[in-house]
Parts: sequence; C-alpha cells; structure tokens
Amino acid sequence: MRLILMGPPGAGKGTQAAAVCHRYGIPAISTGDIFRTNVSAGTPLGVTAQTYMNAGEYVPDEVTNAMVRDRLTQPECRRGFLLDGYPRTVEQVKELDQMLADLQVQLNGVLVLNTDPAALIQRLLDRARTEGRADDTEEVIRRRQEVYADQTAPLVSEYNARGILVSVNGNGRVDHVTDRIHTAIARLGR
Ligand code: B4P
Repeated sequence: MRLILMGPPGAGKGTQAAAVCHRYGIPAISTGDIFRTNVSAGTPLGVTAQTYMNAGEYVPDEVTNAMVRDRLTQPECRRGFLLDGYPRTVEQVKELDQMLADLQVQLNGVLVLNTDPAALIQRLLDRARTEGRADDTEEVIRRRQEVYADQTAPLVSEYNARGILVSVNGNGRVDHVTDRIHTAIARLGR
C-alpha cells in the first residue's frame, strides 16, 4: 500500500496517519514530524527548517525532497508507506514522481481530508493550549492556511486528473474519520 495523505493544517493528517499505518503495517513518513525531531535535536537540518516552520512557511523544496528520498529508499518502505504532508508543492510532486519511477513503484491512492475551515483553526488553537507548538499561534496558523491554499490546494486537481484522488470528510470525531478513511482505502483500485 503506497498512499499520500493530504489536507490543510489541522485537517487531521498526523492523527489519521497513525491509525492507517497501524492498520496496514506500513511506516508513516511525516515531513512535519521529521522536521520537528531535527529541530529538537538541533541538527543542521533542524536549524534550517525551524525559521521557516515558525513563520508558517514551507521548508525549501530541495531540503524536503532530499529528506524524503532518503526515507523512501530505506528497507522499511519496501512493503509500502504513507506520506503524511508530502508533497506540498508542484515541485515536490515532480520530484516524488521521479523517486517512485526510480524505485519502480506506483501510488495506490491520494487521500485528501476535507475539514471545515473554522474547525481547522479551532483544532490548532486547541493544540496550542495543550502542546505549545511554535507554529500554532493564531497569526502563524492563518499564514499556514494561506500557504496551503496557494501552494498545496492545486495539487488536488493534479492527482484528481490522474484518477487516484479520494476525498474524505474530515469533520467529526477522530474514529469516525478513521472509519471513512478505511472505507475509502478498501475501495481503491476497484
Ligand atoms: P505538519 O506537521 O504536517 O503540520 P500540519 O499541517 O499542521 O498538520 P498536523 O499533521 O500536525 O495536524 P493534524 O492536521 O493531524 O507541518 C508543519 C510544518 O512543517 C509546515 O507548516 C511546514 O513548515 C513544514 N513542512 C511539513 N511538510 C512539508 C513539506 N512537504 N514541504 C515543506 N515544508 C513542510 O491535527 C491538528 C490537530 O487537530 C491535532 O491537535 C489533532 O489532535 C486535532 N484533530 C485531528 N483530528 C481531529 C478531529 N477529528 N476532531 C478534533 N480534533 C482533531
């Protein structure tokens, strides 16, 4: 199973990626999580990523692409993977196409979580209270939504044109969204 999970900040990508990966026994490649781990460890990658993330901007494509290429070539990804939050730009789509061609594998589907805009902001403000992430201030949350609309939303049409896009209602309880995702995955390729 090779999947992409897309959706605006707060749509539930990280939350649902964990459930999907548990069910299918595949690793989640979450670019946001990898960046945060590197920021915490103070690695050179983390130092580069931190400035962009704290401002709500995307980390430069060449940095993100190299990181994903490295992960996809590791043995744990041979049985499949779920890309959580990657690709996010047209350039990343092109690069991912090349990585998959090099590995001689294809995507099974691209899941996009559609969640009401007001709920997105509220979820992230709630998370700010519990986790205190540097990019969960109201100003940065709004900037992240703008960046998504500008740079990532166009990717939905691209994958739709390829016939591999599945839209999933991201509103409501976490377990209800998980059930919808499992139903959508079960229908893939039929
Ligand atoms: P991410 O870590 O991907 O952050 P995100 O878009 O906010 O999504 P996240 O997965 O954390 O939140 P989720 O929707 O699951 O990216 C962070 C930053 O890293 C980016 O802004 C960028 O700077 C950089 N980055 C990452 N990938 C990149 C790339 N490819 N290229 C360039 N830069 C990149 O959940 C949000 C909250 O909602 C959680 O608190 C969760 O508990 C809650 N929630 C989830 N589902 C819910 C539900 N059904 N009901 C109620 N609450 C729910």
